Amino acid sequence: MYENMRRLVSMAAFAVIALGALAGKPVKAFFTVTPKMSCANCEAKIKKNLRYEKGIKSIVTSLDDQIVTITYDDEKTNPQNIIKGFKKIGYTAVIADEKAAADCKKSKKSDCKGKQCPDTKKK
Ligand SMILES: [Cu+2]
Repeated sequence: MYENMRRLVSMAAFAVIALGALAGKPVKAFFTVTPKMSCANCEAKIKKNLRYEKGIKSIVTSLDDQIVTITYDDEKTNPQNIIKGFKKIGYTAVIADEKAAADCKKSKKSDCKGKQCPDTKKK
């Protein structure tokens, strides 16, 4: 009886590990982009386009921090691929670490705020 239980538990543990390997684990990466995001349209553009990139699970943009936080499946993509995705829509993205993101939040830099969006400038 006890032996059966133990087998069941180890089988369940194995199933969890196997499932985990199949899906990959969600990983967060932080990016800064050039040109900077200057309005809600910039944010929408990034979210709308990168959402369809393989392995990307969620995208959070912040105008205040100038940080794009992307959660991705590490079995399906990686930060280098995500950077290529940014390139496709005209952004040069650089990986920012979590500390840099936090520092930016603290300093509340807004040198890009109020500036015209590069998209609207062209028109
Ligand atoms: Cu904009």
